[in-house]
Amino acid sequence: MDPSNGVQIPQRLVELLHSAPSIAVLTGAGISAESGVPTFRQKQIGQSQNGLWSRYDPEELATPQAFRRNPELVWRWYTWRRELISGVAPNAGHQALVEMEQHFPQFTLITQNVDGLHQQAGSRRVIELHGNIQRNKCFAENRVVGSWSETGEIPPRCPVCGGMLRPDVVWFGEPLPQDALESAWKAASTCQVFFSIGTSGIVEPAASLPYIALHTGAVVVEINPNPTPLTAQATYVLPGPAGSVLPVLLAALSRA
Ligand code: BV8
Repeated sequence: MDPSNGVQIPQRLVELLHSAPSIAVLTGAGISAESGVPTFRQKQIGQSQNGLWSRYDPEELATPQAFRRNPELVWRWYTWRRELISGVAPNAGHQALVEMEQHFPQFTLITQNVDGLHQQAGSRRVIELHGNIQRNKCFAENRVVGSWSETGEIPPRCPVCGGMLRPDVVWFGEPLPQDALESAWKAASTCQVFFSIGTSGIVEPAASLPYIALHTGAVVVEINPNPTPLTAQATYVLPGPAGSVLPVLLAALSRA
């Protein structure tokens, strides 16, 4: 079995990484695809979409308006996603990022994903731009709620004010957590190499991060089996699934 999975890592990139004090990584749904978590915009190749996922457009369900209109449907969609995520494991791509973290004095992992798989894999410092599906908060008070009495009502109620509970994720039209966003902007503007991994680069303001890195003179590396709006401007494009490319990149880093 060819350990390189047919993946070519440019030697110049390996040399750059060896001399780079600061690395920033942005991940999207694509890095969890090989764990079996459907991505947002791309139908899984070879798998027929079933259940709620195929009947609804995530951008129509992941909004405060959708929740006000049909809180039970939105809560059930997240319950379905939580159950799906509870049955999957981090893949070789998540694992390689855990090990890459040890190679650099400064390594910032920024994720758009809400599945918690980076933390489950062992990544220590993860900036969650869009929240985490395993946490819930009160829709009225916007405060995280860890436990509540199950009455069978869907969505469940806040034990303090009786308002509806909602997942602690950032919906479309909602602002990102300011501290997470500022940390991401800082990492993107001070790194020497910025990786964009498994993201279609459509959702703002996360999609602007690689351009911030480019404009401050960083090398930008895209890892994705498909082209995206970033591809034409990326310094290096490593076309392929993250679960194949990242272990080869890590091996090249460890060899030299
Ligand atoms: C906000 C949590 C302002 C919920 C999500 C300009 C500036 C600011 C805002 C906007 C703007 N233009 C438009 C907006 C509005 C909007 C937006 O960006 N809309 C888009 C659709 C145009 N942005 C917002 O609403 C944001 N809010 O800016 O508020 C504000 C300020 C003050 C006060 C009030 C408001 C909030 C955006 C966050 C939305 N929440 N998720 C949930 O999960 O339920 S976004 C959602 O999409 C996920 O987080 C996901 O990660 C994210 C991005 O998608 P991707 O991760 O890229 O996934 P996708 O499926 O698209 O692509 C997968 C990729 O993986 C593909 O390229 C594929 O080729 C690749 N792939 C597949 N397999 C693999 C692989 N890659 C590697 N390996 C593989 N094996």
